[in-house]
Amino acid sequence: MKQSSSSEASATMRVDYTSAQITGRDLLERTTRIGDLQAVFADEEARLELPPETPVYRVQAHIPAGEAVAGALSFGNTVIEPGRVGDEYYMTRGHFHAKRDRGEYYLGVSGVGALILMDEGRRTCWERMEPGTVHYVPGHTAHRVANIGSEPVSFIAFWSSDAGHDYATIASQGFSARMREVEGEPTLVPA
Ligand code: M6P
Ligand code: ZN
Repeated sequence: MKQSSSSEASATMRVDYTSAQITGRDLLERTTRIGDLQAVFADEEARLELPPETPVYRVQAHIPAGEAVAGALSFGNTVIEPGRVGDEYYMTRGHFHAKRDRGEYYLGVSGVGALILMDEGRRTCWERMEPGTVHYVPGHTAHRVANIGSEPVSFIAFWSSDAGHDYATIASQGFSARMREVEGEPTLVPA
């Protein structure tokens, strides 16, 4: 009788490393539009002048173990369109992790982005994201990405499945700085 066996199984998911597009099963997909981003950008008047259905960014996420399992990992992508609300670049909503100690990796795939990081003391810095760049988001650090180029920005993310998203803290306190175009240059400006 055979004691063990080995066989080749094929990968069920694929990533296109030019666009960060993920194909496979069990993918959650979400598009966030201008109309969803109330009070996220500084210039609310400029946001209200844009068609609310305008897509700002889309996310695909693969969370095989669900969001409650400690130790499990999830991955996904984000694609942010180029554009601005007033002088502020299109960006993700941004969040702390609900479980504050959970970290995350972001891998730049296409376009030019700015990863904006803010610690719990509200110290903010940013890292340029380009194809091939790798970014570690430590625990206890809020994070969002702005598209500071003229092409879509895409990146792949890996995170602890049970990290959770705390949007409420950002909704009430915001980030301490915003990525704005100042004299033609992307500049992190204190809020
Ligand atoms: C990355 C990950 C996701 C996150 C997404 C969009 O793909 O960090 O967990 O949902 O970016 O960011 P946000 O949820 O802040 O809109
Ligand atoms: Zn996160």
